[in-house]
Amino acid sequence: GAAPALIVSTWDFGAAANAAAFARRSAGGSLIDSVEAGAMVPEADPDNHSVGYSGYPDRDGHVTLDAVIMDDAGGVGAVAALENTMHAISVARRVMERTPHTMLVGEGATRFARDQGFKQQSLLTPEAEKAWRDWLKTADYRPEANSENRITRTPGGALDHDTIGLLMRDPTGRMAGACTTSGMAFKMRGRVGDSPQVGSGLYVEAGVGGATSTGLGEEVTRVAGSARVVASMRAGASPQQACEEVVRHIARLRGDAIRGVQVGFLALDTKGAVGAFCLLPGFTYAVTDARGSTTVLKARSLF
Ligand code: SD4
Repeated sequence: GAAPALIVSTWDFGAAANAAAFARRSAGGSLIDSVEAGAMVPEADPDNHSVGYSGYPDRDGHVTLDAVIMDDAGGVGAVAALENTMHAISVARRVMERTPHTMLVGEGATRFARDQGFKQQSLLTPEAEKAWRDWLKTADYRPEANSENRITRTPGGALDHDTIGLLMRDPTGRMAGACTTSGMAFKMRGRVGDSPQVGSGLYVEAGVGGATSTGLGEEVTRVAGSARVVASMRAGASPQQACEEVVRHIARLRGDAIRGVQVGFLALDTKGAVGAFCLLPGFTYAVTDARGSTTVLKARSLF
């Protein structure tokens, strides 16, 4: 089999995130430092319309970000519907480290970020604004599967959405994870997806492993998907079996309602075994081993 994985993350752009996480770790960073560094890469990428800067806005034209970071010792920080700060993952980390809370949302999250000295800027790029204005002509809300991997300099009005979910272990089996997104393009104002919600978009547990999700967040939130994956692993399932179980559960539960919808799960156990499974073909993920060598793989799908 493959060498044990140290870092896994969602989609093709996970490869660059894994490299940044690996570099931070090699420079002496903690697991939390490293998963944060990884998540920051797609957040800052202007060609990625699904995370952070240049994410597509909500239907009122506001770019709003969701993020969570967690370790395996009860450390959790999250923000939802954050505006004007590019690195939502770093704000989530500050929530974990400097507040008595686990999550801040909307105006409160935005003000907290400003008060903490995060650079305030518009996250709406001309490109993303044009895609939004084009979308307004029809206002047809139909999320497109796997748009995450179609990063382009010429957005065509497709309903891009995407997330990076990143899981990391150290050689002793300690774990941390991060998940960050601008959510679904052209979502309703105030909509919060799975990504920032502990147990839905991300879950990490000492002695077991972690899981993260991507795709249409509502279908993950409904079943607390990542917590379910980790619970299966705790009960003895391999990461692969656990990812397959939750995807089958969603398919059974939702029937025709998930036709054409993508949901993908990615899991890593404390020993470095990896699992991934999704509803539709097209979900990819990046795996990095202890030597820093990264492979991008296609997840198997139910349909
Ligand atoms: C959401 N799950 O906000 C996120 C979007 C996503 O890949 O993962 N896209 O629903």
